Parts: sequence; C-alpha cells; structure tokens
Amino acid sequence: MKNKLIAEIFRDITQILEIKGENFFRVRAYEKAAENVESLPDDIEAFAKEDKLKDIPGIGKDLEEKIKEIISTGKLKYLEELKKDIPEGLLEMLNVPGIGPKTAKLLYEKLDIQDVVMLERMAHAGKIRSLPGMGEKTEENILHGIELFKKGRERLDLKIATDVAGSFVNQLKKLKEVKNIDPAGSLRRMKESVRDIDILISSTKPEKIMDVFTKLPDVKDVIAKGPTKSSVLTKDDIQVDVRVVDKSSYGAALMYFTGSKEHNIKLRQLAIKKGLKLNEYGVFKGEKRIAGKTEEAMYKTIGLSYIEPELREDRGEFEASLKDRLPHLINIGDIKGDLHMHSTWSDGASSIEEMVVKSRELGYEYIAITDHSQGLKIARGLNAHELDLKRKEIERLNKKYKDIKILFGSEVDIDSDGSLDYPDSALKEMDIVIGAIHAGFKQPSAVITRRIIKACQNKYVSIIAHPTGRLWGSRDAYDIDFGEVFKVARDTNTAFEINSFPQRLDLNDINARMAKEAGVKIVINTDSHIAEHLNMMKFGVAVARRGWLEKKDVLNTAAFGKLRLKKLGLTE
Ligand code: DGT
Ligand code: CA
Repeated sequence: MKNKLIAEIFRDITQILEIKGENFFRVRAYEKAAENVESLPDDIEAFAKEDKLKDIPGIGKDLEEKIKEIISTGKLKYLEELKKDIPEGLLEMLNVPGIGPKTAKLLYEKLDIQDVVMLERMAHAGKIRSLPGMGEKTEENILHGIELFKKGRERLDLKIATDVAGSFVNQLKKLKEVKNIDPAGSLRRMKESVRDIDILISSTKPEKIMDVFTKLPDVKDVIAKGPTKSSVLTKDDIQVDVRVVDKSSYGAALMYFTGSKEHNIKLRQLAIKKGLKLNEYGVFKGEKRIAGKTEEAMYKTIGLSYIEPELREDRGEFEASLKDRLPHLINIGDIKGDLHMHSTWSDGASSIEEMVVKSRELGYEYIAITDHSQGLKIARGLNAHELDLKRKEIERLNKKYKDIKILFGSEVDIDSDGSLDYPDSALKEMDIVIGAIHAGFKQPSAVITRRIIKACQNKYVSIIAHPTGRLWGSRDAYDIDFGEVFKVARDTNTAFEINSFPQRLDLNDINARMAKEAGVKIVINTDSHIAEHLNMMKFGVAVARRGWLEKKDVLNTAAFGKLRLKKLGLTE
C-alpha cells in the first residue's frame, strides 16, 4: 500500500514550494492531492493498474505520472530536485510544533536559520523577537516546541517499535539455529514509548545468528558486532540489539533484559534476602544454579508468583505478588466491541459499512460510529440533517448485518465553557455520546477541569475521549485535576477512555490506574479513522494492562446486553 508514501511525498513538495514562495495554486494542488490520496479507501496501486488514477479528484496528467513514478521506484525525482534548492535542516525544522513553512521561510531569509540547532540557539539568544509578527512569547513557544520535538525523536512510539521488532523477529525466526526468540526491554513491557529494540535469542550457534542479523536488508549500519551480541541501525535510524544466550539461562536473561531496571534491582534484593544470588544467568544457591531456563521458575525460586512484563516497573507488583494479589490483567481477547470510530460521514476514510465489515472480522459484537459534531468544521462535523441521514444508514446496516450491533453515536465537542456542541434534544436521540475537547487546550487547569466536570454532568455523555489531549511529539497533556474529575465521573457513571492511537495512549497507564482506584469505569477505543486502524486496540489494551486493569474494570468487555454505559438508549 503506497497511499501514505505518496501523500507524504506530496506534502513534502507542498512545504518546499511554500518555503520557496511559489504560486499559491500550485501549492494547494499538491496539498489537495495529498489529502485525496490519503483518504482513498483502497490501495492506490489498484487504481494505477486499472488506469483509473485520473478518477481521483485533483489528479491530472502531471500528478498521474508522478504517482506512477512513486509506485514503481518508491521515490520522486521532482522532489529530490526540489530538495537541492533549500538547506536540508530546514525541512526537519518543519517538524517542530509551531513552525510552519511561512515561519521557516522568514527565519531562513532574515536570520539565516537553517536547522533546529540554529533555531534553538537564536531563540535562546532572543534574536527571533525582532522579526515582524514575533515576540518573546513566540520565542518561548518555539523553545517549547523544540523540547517536544526532541522528546519525540529520542523515543519510538509503540506501534513503530512493535512493527520493527516484529519484522526482525520474523526474519530471524526462520533460522533453524534459533530456538527461542522474544523482544525484551521496554517493548516487552509495552511502555508507551521505546528507545531501542532489544531482542533475545537462545541458540547453540550464536555466530551464525550474528552473521545473518547484521546483514538483514533493513540494516543500514552495524554499530557493533560480537560473538553473542550485536547492535545495528536500521534505515530509519532505529537501534536494534540482538543477544544470544544458551537455553539453560534463557529465562534469566529474558528477565534481566526485560527490566525495568528498577524491577531488576528489587528482584536482586529479594533474592539476597533469601540467601540466593540472582543475575542474567540464573538464580544461584552458592555455586549451584537452581533456576534459569524459564522466567516462571526464576520468580518461583525467589518466592514470587509470576509477574507479567507490563507490571515490572516497581509500582507495587512485589507486594502484590507476595500476597498473591496480582491483578488478572485484561487481554485483547476480552474486548467485545469498539466504541469510538469515525467514518466518511466526518473525517474518516472508510464508509460505515467498511468499518462494520472489518469489525465483524475482528469478532466484535458491537461498535459505535461516532463522527464529529457540527462545530468541528475541519473534521467535517455533522449538522442536524446529516445526523438524520446517518442514523438511517445505520438502521439499514443493522438490518443487513444481524451478527453485530451498530450504535449511532457522536464524538461531541466540549466547548470552552463546558457545554456540548449539540443540544440535548439531539444527544437524546443517540445510542452513545462521547465528549471530547478539541480546542482551548491552553486554558488554565481549573478551567479545563471544570469543562470536563460539566461534560460528565450532562446526562447523555457516556464517555470522555482522550481526556488529556496529549499528542506524542507535538502536544503536552493539558493539566487536569484528576482527583476532582474522577469523583464526578464515578458519581455520574461517566466512563473514561483509553485511546489506543499510538500518538495518544490517553489515558496513560498511571491515570488509568488512578481511575480504577477512584471507581471510574474505563472504555478502550481505537478512535479509528480508517478500517485498518481498528487493529490498534492492542496498544490501548497494553496501557490498560500497565494500569493494572482487569476485565471487569473495562466496560467494552461486556456482552452487548450488559453494556453498562450511561444512558445507552439502545435502538433495536
Ligand atoms: P528504553 O530502551 O529506554 O526504552 O528502556 P529499556 O527498559 O528497554 O532499557 P535498556 O534498553 O537500557 O535496557 C534493557 C533492559 O536491560 C532494562 O529494562 C533492564 C536491563 N538493564 C539495563 N541496564 C541495567 C542496569 O544497569 N541494571 C539492571 N539491573 N538492569 C539493567
Ligand atoms: Ca530498550
């Protein structure tokens, strides 16, 4: 599927053309084309094969040729040429939140700022405030943007890490010399972001594995190669480490390299208390190894019940394990439906029916189609008339697909004063109402807290979506008083969402656990904008597991008839 690549290339072109101050209409043409290609429900290669590229809105002869070139070569000469006209660092600068092409152009032309390093230096030196339309506040915002940018750079999101690790594991698994293989480190603990990928293997032929690993096609550079441990950089500059151990110490090594470091330290202390020694080769009594092959045996020998990787953060798991009170963590298989997704009715790229078909494949009993509300113009929110039409379409599909319940819902904007973007008369007609903040992120904590509390108090709002607004690498969580908010959520039976989108993962693990302890119910949703996104549920489930949640804490593990959502006015 090259749709995304093509859209990205067109966007890069737009940005360079804007920096160069090109004609508005040319810039807009690429921007439109990027949008249209991105929202195509099907693989663009199928369009190309059937000679139908020109049927896509905004694609004429010229862009058709360019799309064909990208499909066959994976790149575009025109973009490569354009790139030569501007400094390389300038494009990277556009990834700093708050720096658009116009600002970049100004900074480049007036102050000769060519990359992020220079940008940071000039902002610190107070040089940027002298430019037209900029001030001290702009400088502050730029510096904050750079901080976010760096944070986003240092660590991978969970989806990218999962995909990269999966690809390496799959290729290495094919070797007959590989006995056991697992990703370890923060990825195995399913942390929301991952610095590098650690893979552990057991084998009697480590050298052979090192040879193959360091020569895999995704490898760009070999950082270090040894007989049992090597590190490489992928073409996307992601570091992957592979270690090979003997199968007799596989469990011990897996435990050690899964971490976290804090968990490991506590483990070692517990072992010492029992007169044992613990290291990455096993548990030892004197010189004798008494465990090492499996993690289960390792934990048992130290006197603990098995601790799931997601809990290994030294956040109370030892105390719980010793008392045999570890939670029975929720599993992906417990999820019976997805209650937050968009369709082509608002800003989604798949029709409601496509969302239904994919959800049936996933085995769901129910889903909610929750397009945006009228006020959110950029996301094509629905007006009253469109809501009516959409409801009819859902009724039609409910008749056609008897094995899944399709709920008619909306993701309704919580306005800056906490009121909702539809009147109660419209909300009343819906099966499910999700409240969400999409503007006014910078309000003071007390104001945002009040806004969310007011939304919880609305008798139709069943769920608060992505409650802190955090976007990885581009936006901080807004400041909410969760103590206050959770009290009201519990009393009004309003559920809070764990949004599974890798850039969101919001609530995060810590907030989710706090919600559970406050008696607030959780819903895990994908917020899908295309059918494929429905697969991201696993990331939300990972956050829930890291937040110690069990099946009973999460509403969408219930069968349809038992879905205890506030004011679920089910339509037959
Ligand atoms: P990351 O890479 O920052 O996302 O997080 P991790 O947890 O994957 O950290 P990493 O890659 O530095 O190390 C992998 C595991 O190896 C880590 O979770 C625990 C173990 N480890 C590394 N260094 C130490 C150490 O100094 N002491 C102990 N006890 N364990 C360590
Ligand atoms: Ca790591």
